[in-house]
Amino acid sequence: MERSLVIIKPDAIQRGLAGEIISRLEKKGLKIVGMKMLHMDRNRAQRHYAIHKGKAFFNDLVDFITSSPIIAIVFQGKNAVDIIRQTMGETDPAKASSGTIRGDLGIEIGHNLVHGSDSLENASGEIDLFFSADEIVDYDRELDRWIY
Ligand code: IDP
Ligand code: MG
Repeated sequence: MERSLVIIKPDAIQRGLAGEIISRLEKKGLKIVGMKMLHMDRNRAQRHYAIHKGKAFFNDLVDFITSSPIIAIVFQGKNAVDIIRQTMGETDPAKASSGTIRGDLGIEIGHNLVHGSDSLENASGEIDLFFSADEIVDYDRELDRWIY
């Protein structure tokens, strides 16, 4: 089973949409195996978004993600990385399809509510940036036999 990192971004927390976003991913069938609320500092933000360093929006992105608390979640499931990306929708909410989190709940690319890892390899590094091994909880869920 794959694991992926989801971040409920500051705009989603401030707008009271954390439950809605978590609920959509849970209802899809993904299992929460780690979750914490924290206020990202600039060091962690720059490491998390290192791939975007040098881009025009990088400083605004770091300002935004450190502006207010976030919730970091590890979701587990078959094809979790791709399924989360599809459930989130395209990066720009203006282009994201209806029925996706960003398509239904957002307007601007700089306020797109949610982060999800874009590959299995990046997911592993991103999870390690937020969670120690003993903060990931391995458990059986009875309803999984009705999902798989
Ligand atoms: P993703 O979140 O869909 O993976 P990325 O291209 O990895 O999208 O960009 C990371 C984040 O940077 C986006 O979620 C968005 O918050 C922000 N971002 C990306 N492109 C722009 C832009 O052109 N202007 C402002 N913010 C941007
Ligand atoms: Mg990305």
